[in-house]
Amino acid sequence: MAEYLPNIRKIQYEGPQTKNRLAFRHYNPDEVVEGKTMKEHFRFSVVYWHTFRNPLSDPFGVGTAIRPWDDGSESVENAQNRVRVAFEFMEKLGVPYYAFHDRDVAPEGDSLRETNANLDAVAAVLKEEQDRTGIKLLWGTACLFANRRFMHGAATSCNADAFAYAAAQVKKAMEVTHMLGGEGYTFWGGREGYSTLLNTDLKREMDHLGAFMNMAVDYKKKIGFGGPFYIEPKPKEPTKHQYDSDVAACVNFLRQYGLMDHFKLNIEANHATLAGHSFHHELETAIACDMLGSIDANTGDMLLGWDTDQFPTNIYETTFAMLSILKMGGFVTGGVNFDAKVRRESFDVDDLLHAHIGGMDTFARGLKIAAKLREDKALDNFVAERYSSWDSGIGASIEKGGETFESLEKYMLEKGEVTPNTSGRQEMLENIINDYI
Ligand code: XUL
Ligand code: CO
Repeated sequence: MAEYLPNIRKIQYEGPQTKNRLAFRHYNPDEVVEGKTMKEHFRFSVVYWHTFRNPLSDPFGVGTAIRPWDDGSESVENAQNRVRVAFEFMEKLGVPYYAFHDRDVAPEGDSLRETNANLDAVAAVLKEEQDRTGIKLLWGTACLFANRRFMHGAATSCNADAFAYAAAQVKKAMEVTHMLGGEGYTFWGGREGYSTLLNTDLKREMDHLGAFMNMAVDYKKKIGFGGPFYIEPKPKEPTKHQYDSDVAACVNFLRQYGLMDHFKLNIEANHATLAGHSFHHELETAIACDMLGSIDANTGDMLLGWDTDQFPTNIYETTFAMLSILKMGGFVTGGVNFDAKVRRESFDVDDLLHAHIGGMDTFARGLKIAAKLREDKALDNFVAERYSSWDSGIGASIEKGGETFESLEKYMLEKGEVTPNTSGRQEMLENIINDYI
């Protein structure tokens, strides 16, 4: 087999003391935490669009990335070659999964027919490389936002032809995902939203989105695709308001259009903060309705108001995330998908390695700290105690459904006043977290 990245050697776990920057200090794939290896806990995934396709351009300047294997053309051959490089990169990094949009992996042709043929030609190489390396597809998706035909949206476009094109495109992307054994399929509503309500029939657009998703469910059943669909909430960018704005909005949408049984959520950290929530909040909200499927791991910059998609480096954030994920019992089909890109100034291939290594180590530290907090019941005892008034007496009776407004009025008239039971102790709890970190 040809080697495309001869200067990169396999990234190994060398422990916290190592001087080697291209080694894991904390992510040890074989280390067992709470009965599972780290590899099984995280199911780390590399995203094709940022790691192998992002030129690192911004609105003020062209791309800076140096990717020596890429001939810069939009040919199918270049796309196929890029797949081989991508798999060598992922193999050397030691990640078990990847994720892609249809248009990341293969170029658009002059017609839908030609575009589909291009995708088939590249998917064949993806399959070969998956079989060679054992690396699997976490999820596939369709890019319904880059081409100008989707300027008004895809399923929510005012142009019915755009809806039809999007349906054809998702059909094909689902078939390819299924052929590659993808464990899930994601919908991120790229331009499903509006820039002004003055030109928008919101109700009609939402109904169209509901109909689109139901068609996708019908087709999933038809081809026997067994994995879940994920919706990825994001509140804004590119539109001013995206319909899938946060977990609560997505769950409401899924319930309204009868889609709850077929979807879970793919929660992205930077999207949560754009929505004015913490990542932790979005995870807990999804878990509360049994809807957390997978995560797009990244972080934003609190001083910038857009989706900067930076690699996660904040141990507090990964600790909170892993507390939630462990509580849920871990991922089933989902995983930790690095929807993150290096900065425009970090233009060479080693930066891609430093970025992923840092993200994986940050999650490994979060996992170990969260597991220790759980083992010591450092927070759980406090939470259980805080709610103890619900374990017996009037609390237990309310939870069992044994009380009414009348009976509670009678109870309170007799009792007279609410007695304070426990302090919230936020400051002490924050100190405990710091002790463990
Ligand atoms: C955009 C974003 C997407 C989705 C997949 O903000 O996160 O890349 O993850 O379409
Ligand atoms: Co994402």
